[in-house]
Amino acid sequence: MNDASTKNQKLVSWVKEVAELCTPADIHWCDGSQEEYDSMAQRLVDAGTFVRLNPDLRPNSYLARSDTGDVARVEDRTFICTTNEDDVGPTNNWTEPEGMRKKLKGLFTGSMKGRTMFVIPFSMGPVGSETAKIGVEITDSPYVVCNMRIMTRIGSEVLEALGEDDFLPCLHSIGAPLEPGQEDVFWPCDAENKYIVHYPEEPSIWSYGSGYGGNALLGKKCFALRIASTMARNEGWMAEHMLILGLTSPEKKKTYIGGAFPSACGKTNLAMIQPTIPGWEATCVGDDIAWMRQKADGKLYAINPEAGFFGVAPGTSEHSNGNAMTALAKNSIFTNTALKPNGDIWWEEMTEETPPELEDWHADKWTPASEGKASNPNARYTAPASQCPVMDPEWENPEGVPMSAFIFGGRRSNVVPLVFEAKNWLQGVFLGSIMASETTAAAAGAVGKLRRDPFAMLPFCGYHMGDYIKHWVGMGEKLGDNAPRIFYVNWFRKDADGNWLWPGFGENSRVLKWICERIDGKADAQDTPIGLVPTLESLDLNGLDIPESDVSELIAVRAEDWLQEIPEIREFFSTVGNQLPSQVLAELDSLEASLKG
Ligand code: O2Y
Ligand code: MN
Repeated sequence: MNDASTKNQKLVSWVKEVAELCTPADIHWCDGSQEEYDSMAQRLVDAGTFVRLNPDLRPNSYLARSDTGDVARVEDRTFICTTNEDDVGPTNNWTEPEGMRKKLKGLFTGSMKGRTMFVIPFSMGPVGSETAKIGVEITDSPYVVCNMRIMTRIGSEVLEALGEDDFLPCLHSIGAPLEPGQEDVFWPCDAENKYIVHYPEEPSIWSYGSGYGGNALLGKKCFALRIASTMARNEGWMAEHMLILGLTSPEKKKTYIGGAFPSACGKTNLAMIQPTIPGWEATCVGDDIAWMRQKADGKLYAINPEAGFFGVAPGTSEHSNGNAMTALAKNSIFTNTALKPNGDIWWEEMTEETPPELEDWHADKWTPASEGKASNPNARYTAPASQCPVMDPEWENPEGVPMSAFIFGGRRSNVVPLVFEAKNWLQGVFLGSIMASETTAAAAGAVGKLRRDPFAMLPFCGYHMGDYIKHWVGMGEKLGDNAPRIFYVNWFRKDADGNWLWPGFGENSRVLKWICERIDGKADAQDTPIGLVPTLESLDLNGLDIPESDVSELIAVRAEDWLQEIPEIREFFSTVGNQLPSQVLAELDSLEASLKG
């Protein structure tokens, strides 16, 4: 393909303009074919970025090792540029657009010297879907091309669908120009000088310096959440950091549920859950992002804008997520995992036994006696969604799937019950706005510290968090009786001795069953100030060996514990800023009043 493959004048001019700015050695228009992917992967093997895995054990798969300074998303280097600072609010990094553009133009000048510039037309959502949107990423990273091919739909069919329509320009450079004769490194980047910049008013995305994950695969967090959330607010739909799953009852009734969880709460595991209760089946539509629109029948329909999974590898196993293990069995990319002597990958908790000898993610020899972990805690797999054995038959339906419920959750060792239902949409929005999770060792900072993360969108909302919560209130008014029911779950409650009270994983299907039965008017609940909590009898605990006292503790609501959180919630709301909707503040006041009884 080349620029003659399209009549889209905006695209042709933009590619020319970027080439003049970044001065690459050549330009490659990605057609998205398997041959192209294979040659790109070979190029990465030759450059030392990829290690080809043993094809008998992990066909058509590769291990990439990144620079140690480029292993995760960088929130402090992520910026939103708008004319008015008030539009992004106090929870985003705002920068004045023109100054930032000048800075970026400086950084991008000659940034692709000696490298190939790839042009990737991509669709977020099934090509041609009314809800899907097209972007074009220009990048100088073949690693990004390979990952984008798995995570989105790319190439000729997208360019054709685009025609002469508008698209989102997404410009990415690793920021490592190559002078003639200069030897390349295995993971070129500009680790000390990263900029992940969003211009929601244009809109456009500029990302410089990092080749990793959400910093560089610009369809994911940058487009599908930060930019799309602003589009959704303006156009009356929702772009959410949510998994989408389908539950089928023994009577064959299908219920679609969206779930928002902060990181390290097992979101991907829930998206691919293997129910333990007889007769119930679960299917996956997506594990990370949902785009949802109200359709003519009044209901809210969701699509998964992605086509793959960019999952955290450590902790993923046959026990925690057998479906993910099948999805990543072939045609996958692994980033910063360990390597076994047999040419396959390994990470912590993948198997019960730790292999006696490995190469760690730095490519150094590693044994169980070595200091540190063999894989990076943020090591990732990139796997095609189509390889997950429980993909929902409708997962690529361009119309989306009808949503009946939303689940919010967090990791809380106390206070928050296993599951409860909001009494109405507004109380649900309030619960979403106070979502919180205790930090784990996987995140930087103190372990066990409570972090509020409204709707799990704090790092991903492209505009003012208060306006975002207002948008939720407004969507409830629009949806009326068709609004999904809202639930809150906590798989992580502990007893006084610090032991988990709930087994989690597949057993979470018992909670999903209660949610489906609430929607169908079949499960009982008791009214409490925080919402509707299951009665002991309404939870299906058949075959589960848990003492009744533990179940009582799991669903206990203690007014004194919740009252202790109120000042901290008020404090958090004050950091969100003055745009918080009055209805949400009123919910907090009424919760406090009813807790005081
Ligand atoms: O770029 C990264 O380090 C990954 S962040 C990520 C990747 C997949 C799904 N969700 C997330 C997240 O941070 O929510
Ligand atoms: Mn995510």
